Amino acid sequence: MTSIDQSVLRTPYQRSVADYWNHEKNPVNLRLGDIDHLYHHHYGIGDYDPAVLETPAPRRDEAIIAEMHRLETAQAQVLLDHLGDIAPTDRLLDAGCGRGGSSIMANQRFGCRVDGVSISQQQVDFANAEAARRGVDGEVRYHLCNMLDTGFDTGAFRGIWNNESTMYVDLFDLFAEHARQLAPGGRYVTITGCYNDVTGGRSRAVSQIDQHYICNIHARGQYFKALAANGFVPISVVDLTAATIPYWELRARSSVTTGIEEAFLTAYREGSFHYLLIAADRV
Ligand code: SAH
Ligand code: GPP
Ligand code: MG
Repeated sequence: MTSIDQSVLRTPYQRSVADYWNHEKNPVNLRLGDIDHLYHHHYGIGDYDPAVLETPAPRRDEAIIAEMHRLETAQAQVLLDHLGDIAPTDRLLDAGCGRGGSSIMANQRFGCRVDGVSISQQQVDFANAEAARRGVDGEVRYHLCNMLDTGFDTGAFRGIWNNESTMYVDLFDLFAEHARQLAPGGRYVTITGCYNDVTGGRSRAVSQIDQHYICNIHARGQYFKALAANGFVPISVVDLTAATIPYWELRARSSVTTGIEEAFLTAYREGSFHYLLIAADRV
């Protein structure tokens, strides 16, 4: 039997999520990250350069992969743009940090301390090794912990974000913990995929995405209810759906497809699913 840290992985669901991430080695993530050692587990935004698809055979694959990586890095920059003014003395929390790419980018941009948390030991070890390789391990630290109950001090953070990690947890529990950890006036930002509750429940394509990643995509309305219930006031809501479709079109034509591309394209195009950025202040 494998030993399980009961304080972090409390439920069979959390164990299956941790198991997924502990074994995840998709080329769509590793080959992109290997380009500049920024490893992302989120999608891209912006138009791709159509010239990559016309690149002659020996370099075509490489050109497409570099372009997908550029769009994923651009996504994280847009998230960081919404954190507002962050001073080098501030602290930031990357909730559900994956292999840590966004935390590294935040440290590069703001020069401040960043803590990332994941329930995957493999990801935490990978991300800490990368921070050490870059010589920023004094400022960027990754921890094996549950974002619903991190143990960080109350009011410790000026900013907190979830980049595609809210669909693994209850939003009311998550935002209660974020409200506790944020300093008054602190900023929260998320980029997420949510289903369109104006037109009904989960479409087949949304259910396929849930099944693929072992997640539970929330309704759009649920975000605003859970934020309001925890003292958060939205300052920006940006629908990134149109901006992410080109990424999925390019990915569908790449050598690193995983089989989930058509579900995303269908869900976005039929309007049952949105790619949304929400920024909110803790009042
Ligand atoms: N934000 C990262 C990774 C997104 S993938 C990026 O943009 O690259 C989703 C992440 O959420 C994974 O790292 C997974 O381990 C983490 N996660 C899921 N449930 C969690 C929980 N309850 N507590 C902490 N992390 C969690
Ligand atoms: C991670 O990306 C995917 C998620 C966190 C879950 C679903 C997100 C939604 C917006 C619904 P990844 O980069 O590990 O996925 P992939 O391996 O498919 O690139
Ligand atoms: Mg990916």
